[in-house]
Amino acid sequence: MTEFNQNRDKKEQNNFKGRKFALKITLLGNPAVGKTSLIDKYITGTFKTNYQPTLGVNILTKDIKLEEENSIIRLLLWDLAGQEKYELTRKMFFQGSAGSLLVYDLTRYSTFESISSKWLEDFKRYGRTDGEYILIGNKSDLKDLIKVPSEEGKRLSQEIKAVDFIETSAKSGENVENAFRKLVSKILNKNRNKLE
Ligand SMILES: Nc1nc2c(ncn2[C@@H]2O[C@H](COP(=O)(O)OP(=O)(O)OP(=O)(O)O)[C@@H](O)[C@H]2O)c(=O)[nH]1
Ligand SMILES: [Mg+2]
Repeated sequence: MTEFNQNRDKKEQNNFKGRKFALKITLLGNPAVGKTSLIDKYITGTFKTNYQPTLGVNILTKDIKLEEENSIIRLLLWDLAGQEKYELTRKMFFQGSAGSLLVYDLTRYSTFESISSKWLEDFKRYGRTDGEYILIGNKSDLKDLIKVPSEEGKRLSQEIKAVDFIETSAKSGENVENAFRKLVSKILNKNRNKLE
């Protein structure tokens, strides 16, 4: 699996003769857990310290080349605002989502509790029934402030049958690429027969 650099590899992408398809991925979680920051880090490698709440939804794309499949996948990353006031509009954005990153903030326990009480429920209710999700504990760089032990994250991910549990830092970049790749790999493996 190779991530394209959006600008540098444009030519290679345009000349590509294999299969191309798109995959919609949503990011869910309470306000300020770091959904936008994870996407920014993944796509551009940048990190902003100041918090700018997402307004409604933001859609970004990232192309990934699968050498072994001779395919290019365009990831459509739907960054959904976590704030309560977007509750109604958010529901409309789930349609067709093949998978989700369920994100909580390792330094705020309430954001962890919201995963099972809210975000997973929403995904199951409004998303695809065969959708996959990965559990993400973000802000792992804030070591002294961590309130949710890794064991609890691991336990929850098993309980809710998530693809995996990963602790990330959108600041340092730790595990960010890994998180997106794991989810995408799982979705692709599951749908392999449909792609052929
Ligand atoms: N230290 C640290 N700060 C982070 C990390 N990820 C995000 N932040 C900070 O947390 C704040 C919120 O990040 P956002 O990415 O905007 O959060 P969000 O989940 O998109 O929030 P909404 O759009 O309101 O739903 C910002 O001030 C970020 O700089 C991280 O891994 N480590
Ligand atoms: Mg945001």
